[in-house]
Amino acid sequence: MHLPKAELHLHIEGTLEPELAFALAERNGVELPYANTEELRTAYLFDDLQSFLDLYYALMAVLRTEEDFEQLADAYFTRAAAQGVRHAEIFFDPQAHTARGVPIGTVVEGLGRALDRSEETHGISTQLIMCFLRDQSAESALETLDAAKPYLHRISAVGLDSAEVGHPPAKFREVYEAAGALGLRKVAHAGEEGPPEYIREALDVLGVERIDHGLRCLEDPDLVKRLVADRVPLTLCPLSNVRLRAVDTLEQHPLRAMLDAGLLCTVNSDDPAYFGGYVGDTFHAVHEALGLEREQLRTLARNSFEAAFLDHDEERRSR
Ligand code: ES4
Ligand code: ZN
Repeated sequence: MHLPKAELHLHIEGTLEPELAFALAERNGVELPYANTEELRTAYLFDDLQSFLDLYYALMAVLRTEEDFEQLADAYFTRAAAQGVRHAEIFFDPQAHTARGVPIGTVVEGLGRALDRSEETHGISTQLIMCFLRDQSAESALETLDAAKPYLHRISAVGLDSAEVGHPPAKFREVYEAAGALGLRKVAHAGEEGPPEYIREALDVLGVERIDHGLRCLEDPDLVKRLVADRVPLTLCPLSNVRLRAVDTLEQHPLRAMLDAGLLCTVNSDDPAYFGGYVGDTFHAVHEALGLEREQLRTLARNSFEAAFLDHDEERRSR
């Protein structure tokens, strides 16, 4: 039986399975540069974050209508529910769609249709986190926040993702300030490929409440102390770290050491269609590869609810 859990690091575009990509390509008359799903799957051998992002953005060409985004999210909920997910805080990348001429309203309303039914149909409560692409300009992020204003009732938080190195958090100080003033909560990817200083900056300059990944905090013992003392949640994604070569093998993943250090770790799937598993699969994989005991898996599940943007009454209901 899968432990009840919250998923806090999940890019909805990263749940696009090859079968759905081909179905949407056909429906929308989009030509994919792969003959079939098997051929596409052979492209899922990545060297690093950028080599993954190139494919991730390219495949998004098939997502065009509200119905497409609704179907994408529905497919995720079906898989997530089967793996014990009771609450999901879902990233989306508006700029990856607006750049292709798909308005942000199409994305949010399409996802919203599925989110409106997720509690009843799948027993999963949801929130949406709008991410800015850090390899785009700060101005583009500000324009994105502006374009999102009619949809803020559907958006809980802002995040920061895409190619990390060379794009430190401080580049986005202004848009995070503006988002905070609008009542949005804040998270950011940091310390996935970037250095520990990016984690400090995300906390100190952007004022984030959680760090997405945060793996490289381990290089900075003082930072680890601070993260432990302040109970800053880290949304770790072990299968992603292996596929994008942040760690060589799952057996070498520092999750156990991070738990032992007292860090508030959560385990998540990131881009499950690309990285070999959904969050239940990830729990299973770390259990096998790292020999995590049932008690540590329970801690990870409990941490996911503590780190979620749920109030405590909602939290009790989800568990
Ligand atoms: C991402 Cl694994 C990862 N890192 C940064 N940005 C992303 N967007 C989608 N997946
Ligand atoms: Zn991510």
